[in-house]
Amino acid sequence: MRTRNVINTILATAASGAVLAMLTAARREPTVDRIDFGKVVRATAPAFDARLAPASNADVKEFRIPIKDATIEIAKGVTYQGWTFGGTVPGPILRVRQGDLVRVTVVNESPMPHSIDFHAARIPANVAYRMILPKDSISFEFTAKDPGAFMVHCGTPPVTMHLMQGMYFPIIVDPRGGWGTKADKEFVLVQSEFYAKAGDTATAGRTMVVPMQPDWQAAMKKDASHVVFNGRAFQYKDTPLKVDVGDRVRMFVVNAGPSFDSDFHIVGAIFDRVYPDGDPNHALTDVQTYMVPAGGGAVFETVFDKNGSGEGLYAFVTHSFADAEKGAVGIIQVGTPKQFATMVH
Ligand SMILES: [Cu+2]
Repeated sequence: MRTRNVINTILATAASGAVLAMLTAARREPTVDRIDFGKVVRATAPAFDARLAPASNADVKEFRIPIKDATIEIAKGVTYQGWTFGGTVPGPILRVRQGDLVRVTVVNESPMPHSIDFHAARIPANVAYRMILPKDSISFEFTAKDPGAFMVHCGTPPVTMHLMQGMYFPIIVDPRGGWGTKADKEFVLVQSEFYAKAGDTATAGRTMVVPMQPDWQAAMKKDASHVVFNGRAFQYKDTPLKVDVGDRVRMFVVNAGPSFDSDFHIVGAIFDRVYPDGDPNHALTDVQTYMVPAGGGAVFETVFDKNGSGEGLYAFVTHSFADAEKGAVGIIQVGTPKQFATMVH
């Protein structure tokens, strides 16, 4: 009798211990990753750093994003008086995983009203995307339910003006089950247009270099002065994206517009996978060119196999070639090719 009581006690203790362990596991504090993009600023020289690091394992991603005016370089030696998220154009690159809770705080450190619009969020727009007055801030959160390569931008009217001034950045949401392939290199490219005209020398003084300014009439006629990847015309011609022979390369292409499509293509390669909107459930195979609409994104994968598109130089372009002529062209350098000067594009 006594033995049975002891055994029962032991069993009960073990059972409650197991229940406690389960409860503890269920109640595990969510892990939080915080990035203040006032302090963490991506390198823009010699070119905007297009490389993308893996997402952190944290369940909650907190981002502080300041809005600030900045003089940016939209082509070699060409400065522009822009409006920015985080001081660069495009702004910070955010990366989260499907299912993560995303907490956003946007602080307006500029002298005029702005706002923010996350294409990755399902959220009441009148609350999260309301106007943020100078010195004011907004905080909201959403669960990243949909995988993809998404645009984030200022939505303050006239939206064309806030976009042509540089107010956009990408957020990448990794699918819950991963991308289905192992990429050796990952890059983010944001295409956009500038409509720049000469700055006002009368107010800027004679000795300083006068940044260019927005040309509203040109924007309404869709007559862009520059079409760019990651904020600066031709920057990846001078500073190619470097990969190794045999690498699978995954490119997250987001088109910030404001008004042009991007007909994304790599000269000398074929995309073995394209995920429209960046969702692997939409997979296309063996694609030459795929259009990313203004306000959209897509994921492109290709392998620079030594039996195919191996060592060499490969131009990536929008195949709408008038736009490539205005700056939307760059180079992927695979391995260390000896011939560097014979590109035809
Ligand atoms: Cu704005």
